[in-house]
Amino acid sequence: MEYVKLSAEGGVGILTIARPAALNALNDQVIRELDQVLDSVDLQQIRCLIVTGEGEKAFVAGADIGQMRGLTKEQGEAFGKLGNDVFRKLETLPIPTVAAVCGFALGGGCELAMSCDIRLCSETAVFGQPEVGLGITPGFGGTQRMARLIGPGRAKELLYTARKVKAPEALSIGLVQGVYPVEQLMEEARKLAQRIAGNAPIAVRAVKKAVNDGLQADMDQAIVIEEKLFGSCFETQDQKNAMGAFVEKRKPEPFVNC
Ligand code: DAK
Repeated sequence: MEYVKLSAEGGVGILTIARPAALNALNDQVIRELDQVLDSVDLQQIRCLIVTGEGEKAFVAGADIGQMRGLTKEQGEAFGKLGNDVFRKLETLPIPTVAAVCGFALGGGCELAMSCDIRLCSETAVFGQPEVGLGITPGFGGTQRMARLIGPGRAKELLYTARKVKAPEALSIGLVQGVYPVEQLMEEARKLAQRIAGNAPIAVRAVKKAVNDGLQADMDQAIVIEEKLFGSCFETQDQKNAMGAFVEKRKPEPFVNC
């Protein structure tokens, strides 16, 4: 892989978009590599995945404008599908994902961050969907995920104006869940990921699925989704271990993911 790296330590994986000369902009190759790297994540070993960009200037400065410039309508739609399929793969990855956003997260970069479960950012972070200023719409799910994350009114204001949002505002509107000095960001992302990775993996994955699938259903269907996933946790070794330890007033053994 030239532009997308994956490393793992303990139960935490770190996926890095590494094309710093172009502020980690997403060209065809980066998106295809991202797809392959997501397929290669070892879900038995990695219990939480951090997604970040190389360098302090940009998380990802968007889809590659140079590459998109000459696309035909058909090619534009195909490029949108390529990105959408990969971002959806990230969004529905069975394990939790945390975006660690340092610097610019514009266009496809903001969309990549919004495809993760949780977003932490640096004090220098800048979010935005500048597409309407470039004569296009957001194409990697931005119109859909931003409206779901921060509400349709706020999302439309940002999408129609292409206004950029700095870290404090991103926190206040719920686009991110934490803001840290640049030098602390990765440490905080790791701490959060490790804390998630320390919980029972089957249960954590079931929670992710319950929230994601439930948000797409009405409440009557959503609680049934929860019931089924709740039921699926019983008879696992981790459930027996943790509940047994509580009843017997002792510490549980480390979770084993089965
Ligand atoms: N694409 C390609 N190259 C980029 C880039 C981008 N998005 N952003 C930055 N670069 C490159 C610059 O061209 C420059 O390269 P060299 O000239 O050094 O070779 C290098 O990164 C450093 O950038 P700057 O020199 O511009 O750095 P500055 O500090 O002056 O400015 C900036 C930083 C982030 C404010 C600026 O680079 C900037 O405005 N970048 C573009 C941000 C942007 O507009 N992003 C949104 C792109 S649109 C769709 C699918 C997807 C999408 C839409 C439709 N379908 C097909 C349906 C998604 C669209 C987008 O993401």
